Amino acid sequence: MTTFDPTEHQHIRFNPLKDEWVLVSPHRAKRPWTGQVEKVPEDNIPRKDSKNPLCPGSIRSSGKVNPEYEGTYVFRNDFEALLEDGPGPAESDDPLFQAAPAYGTCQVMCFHPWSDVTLPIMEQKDVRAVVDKWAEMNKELGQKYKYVQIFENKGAMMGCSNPHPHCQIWASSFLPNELRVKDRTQKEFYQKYKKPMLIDYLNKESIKMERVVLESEHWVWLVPYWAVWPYETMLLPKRHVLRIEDLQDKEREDLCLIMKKLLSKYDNMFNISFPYSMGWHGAPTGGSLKEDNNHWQLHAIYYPPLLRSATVKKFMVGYEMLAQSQRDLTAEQAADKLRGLSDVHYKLQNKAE
Ligand code: H2U
Repeated sequence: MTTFDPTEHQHIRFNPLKDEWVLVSPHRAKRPWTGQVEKVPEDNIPRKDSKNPLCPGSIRSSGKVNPEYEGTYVFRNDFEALLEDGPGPAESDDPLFQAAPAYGTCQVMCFHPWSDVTLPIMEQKDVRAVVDKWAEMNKELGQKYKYVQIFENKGAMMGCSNPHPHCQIWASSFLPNELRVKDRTQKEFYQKYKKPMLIDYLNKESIKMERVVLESEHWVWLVPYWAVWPYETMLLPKRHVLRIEDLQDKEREDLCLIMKKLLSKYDNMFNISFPYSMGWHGAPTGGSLKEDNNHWQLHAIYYPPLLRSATVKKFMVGYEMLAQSQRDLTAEQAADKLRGLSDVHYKLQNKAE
């Protein structure tokens, strides 16, 4: 019998953070594509468009007018999914009909006054303003709420409604599912092995070097062993850090540099503004601020939907919806591909020469 080769033979891999398995089928990567083809992301975005509700000076759908902001700008979402108050459901003792009150706030954060820039092509100081604002918002909303989810949906393919560089911040009175699972798995690992799971993982990946794409003084960017999306990646500080506001000045500065590089690599993959959903995961806040959260390690996750070209997207349907996530390309092959790409953004390459 032939010996097992992870780049040739199907297998399942375990994600200890999410307590789930992924099916890896590398032999399928060779199949021809006859599926759906997406539109290439638009590239001619005007710098300022008074009709765009996220631009400085624009009127939003609520009738509110944005100030002529010059840096980052945060406003309360005009269509909040979570409101600060309101009546909640009564407690139920029926295990099949459980409900609980849910409170919160949803904010929109513009990264820059210009619509035609993205994080990889923004100046370092402007990216730093974004990082500082993320930290400030997490700290501020975390005083009141159990969890603050900072996330960026980029590109129409990810359902992003607006090309202006922005992210969203949703704070909730409850711990959302993804975080609830990660909290449990990291706690169990910590109790069993007496060390934070992701610090241990990072140390092991830094020795193996099969999936690390970029490493800086304070950060590591890698394709997780258990990645599901074709070019899914994780960005981790090397030091044990619980929440984004705990990042020190030098770690924030270095974060801006590595983020610009990793996002340039993504964009350079197909010479487009690479679509993705990304977000920060860190220790819970609110009442948890007083508890021991040393099992946690801050990390950012990037979930890009693209598979083999600017127009071919990976669909999470069928077997994935009904049974288990599946990928063709191995995590190591994805890391290799990302390592081979320039970390200078294609739009800036001539300027860098
Ligand atoms: P996306 O990140 O999915 O593109 O969402 C942008 C958010 O901006 C969206 O949640 C909000 C939408 O509700 N928004 C306003 O609050 N006011 C507006 O005038 C336009 C968009």
